[in-house]
Amino acid sequence: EHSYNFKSIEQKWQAIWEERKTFWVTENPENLKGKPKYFALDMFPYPSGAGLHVGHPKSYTATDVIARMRRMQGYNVLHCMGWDAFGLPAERAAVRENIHPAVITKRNIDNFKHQVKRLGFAYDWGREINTTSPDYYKWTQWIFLKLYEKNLAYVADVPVNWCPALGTVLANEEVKDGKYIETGDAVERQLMRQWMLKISVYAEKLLRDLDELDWPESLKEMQRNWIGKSSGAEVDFAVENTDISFTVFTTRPETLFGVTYCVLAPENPVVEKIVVYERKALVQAYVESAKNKTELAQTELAIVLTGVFTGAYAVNPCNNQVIPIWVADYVLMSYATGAIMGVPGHDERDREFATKYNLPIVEVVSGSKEPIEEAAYTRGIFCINSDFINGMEINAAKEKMIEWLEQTGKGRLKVQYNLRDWLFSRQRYWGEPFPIVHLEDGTIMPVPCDQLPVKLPQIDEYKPTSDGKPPLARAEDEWLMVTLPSGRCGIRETNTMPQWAGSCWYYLRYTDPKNNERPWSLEAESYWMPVDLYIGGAEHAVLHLLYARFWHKVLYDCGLVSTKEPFQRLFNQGMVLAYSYRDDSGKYYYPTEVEEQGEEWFVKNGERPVQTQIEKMSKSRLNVVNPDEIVDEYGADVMRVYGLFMGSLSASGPWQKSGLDGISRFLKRVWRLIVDEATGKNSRKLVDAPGYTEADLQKKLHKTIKGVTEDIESIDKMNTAISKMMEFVNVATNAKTLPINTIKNFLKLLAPFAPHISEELWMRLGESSLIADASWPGYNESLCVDEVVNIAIQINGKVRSLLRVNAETKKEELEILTLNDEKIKKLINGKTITKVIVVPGKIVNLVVQ
Ligand code: ANZ
Repeated sequence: EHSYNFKSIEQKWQAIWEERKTFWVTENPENLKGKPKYFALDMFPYPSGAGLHVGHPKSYTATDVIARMRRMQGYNVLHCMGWDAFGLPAERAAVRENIHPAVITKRNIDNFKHQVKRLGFAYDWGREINTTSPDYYKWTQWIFLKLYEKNLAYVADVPVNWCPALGTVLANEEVKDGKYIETGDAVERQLMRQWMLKISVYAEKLLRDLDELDWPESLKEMQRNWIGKSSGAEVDFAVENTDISFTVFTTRPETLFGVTYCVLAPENPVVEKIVVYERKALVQAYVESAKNKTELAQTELAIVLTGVFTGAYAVNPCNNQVIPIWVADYVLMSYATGAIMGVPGHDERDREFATKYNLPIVEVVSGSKEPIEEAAYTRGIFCINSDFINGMEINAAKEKMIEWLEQTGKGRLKVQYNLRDWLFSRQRYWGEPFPIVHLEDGTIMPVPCDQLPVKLPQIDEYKPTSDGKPPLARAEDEWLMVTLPSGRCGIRETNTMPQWAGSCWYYLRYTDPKNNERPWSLEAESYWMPVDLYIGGAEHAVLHLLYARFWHKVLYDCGLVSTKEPFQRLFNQGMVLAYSYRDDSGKYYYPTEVEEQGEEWFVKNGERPVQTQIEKMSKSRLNVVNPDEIVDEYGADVMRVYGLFMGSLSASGPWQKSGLDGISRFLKRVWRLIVDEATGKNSRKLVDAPGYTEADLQKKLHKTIKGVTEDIESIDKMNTAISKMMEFVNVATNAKTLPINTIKNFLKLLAPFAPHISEELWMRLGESSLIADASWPGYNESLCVDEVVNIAIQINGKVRSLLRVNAETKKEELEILTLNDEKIKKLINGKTITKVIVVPGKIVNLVVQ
């Protein structure tokens, strides 16, 4: 038997690549000989206990195809793998299994690595990274100290998202609709002392620099919305009969003459100072009750607006009118100044509030037919009832008003961002310790760089606590207590960094992973950066991708990196879904427990019908596909090719076993083109005839080279690259002879997708070097254009007209063109066509009566 034996082939070539360090790279200029560089990056995985899921290899293969093609095109390619291994899941598993998270993490990484290695990716394994290794997190701490030095890290009492189920606080980006996005656990608002990073300082740069990135527009838009820029003005309002004043932020300063009241957020410190004696109890009760509501309940869910009057009045700086000051929780302390001017004439929420509490409504913008009574009037064009801006168009009026505010000192131009500072500490064990010591007098002391890393101490109990006291507070005094050389005593910071910290800079470490002196050398960094292609899921749009851009910009400003942005081109892969099987009671069955009868599905050996549906892969739906099983049954090459053949890379679609069978047949046909299965020798069809190829095959080859190259470049259309290779194999199978050069060129195209079988066949064709090192084939453009031919149209055997068409025009289209041909139309007018015979590329014959 000399048929395609993927098992031995894959093991053999993986061992050869590993032994020869085929994919190890260097940035040492002597070895480069002017080669351009290419940095291909995957979002590195979190090594969970569940192991790899077929979704991972799909996007890793896409990156690998590009990386391998770029290598063959002569690039020096950086392509690595690593593990993002701090964080909640390992810690929860540790608590559950009563095993140290470090042990669990090691176990999971070993398993992931074993699974990934079986797929034959072209990684430089000498650059593997693990965020939980002290050699790595030493530098995460070092970067944190840079942030601290630059005044971008601070401790503050802030309202936080406290998640009781997890025993930790969470960042805004991790919370949606009042729940932790990963687990759905409820989140409450609490005031806590926490580490914050001033990402807000970078809002404008983060926004502006998006324009130059080759990223999906939808993803850029998500970041823009999250950053949420709005331009307007701050206006100062004096509180009547006091020397107290407060500031509001408004995007509509041209409506200042329509202000009929002001509102302070319940937590605004001004409230306490201005509330009149008789209303103190009432206001305090309101403020208390507001504390217990989450921010979410205040905004999106605030169907019923509530508020209380403070008894105090403010003075409108434009017209000196006296207006009441209210407290209401529809105004958020965490946004802008925590105070607003109420313009019920032109803002929906203000209008609802004013209506409810009988506050006056004044119209100051006009130009719509909509009467003010029906809807808050928000789309006006011209100012009215507005003194010095009367009659002005609103944009001009806005400018004029801001000018006036600045001249009189009553306000100023203001750009406001929705992006708030990043809550950067967690009350968990399995994370990077902060390199920080708190001295007895409250001074914060950064740990000197030469004492890094601050290692995570061993503790007996790493469970989180319900009171938010971090597990590290239970560490031995030996770790916890610090005496400085000066004799001053202190205690270490016991919070840890969030899971996002390690992933903020791992791509930089790939450029210089073994450096003991610095996180990376500037030479290595400036050689490899920026990342030329980054592939990963869209779920990281406002988390990892925003955080990493922020750190990168800080590092840029520190002169530590050479590019403003880390990821030049970004691509989001679609999700791999799977069929699931469920009966009426909602019980799920494994695919092996059900069978198809006719069009319907039933539980095996029974009558019980089941519904089939395509869903996200998950343990609870019993539809997870483990790549190991696929590799065992079909081999890594089939797994790789199928993953990309499922559909365009950006599309989500179901994993189907039948698809694997199709790919398996395709690779077997490639095998048989070259190997005579009876003897194991090369096929007799192969000819060593340089310069000679059957014309059809020659053209097909060039078209295939062009098509496959372009499809790989597009990243999204790897699936059509594969169908083009399938078509080529059809033509090659039908050809009488197969020149070795032709099939070698084809193998080069196949190599990035199915590298093992390609190496094997390459060797069998007499090559002694690796196909991975071969050069990517070029094509002759003139051989790629479709040939134009003249097709005779006969009526009852006589030539009556000619069609000039592309040689590959299909039967159906030729028939339509014939029936629309002017000459033919005239000739058959009124007669009946009894038969149409079409020979594509040659002739059309109509039988007419
Ligand atoms: C007067 C006004 C009139 C407003 C009008 C809007 C329409 P964005 O675009 O999101 O920045 N606002 C300001 N601070 C707030 C806070 N802390 N909590 C709740 N609302 C706040 O929205 C800015 C607008 O939201 C501001 O402009 C302010 O209301 C309100 F016809 O001022 B406006």
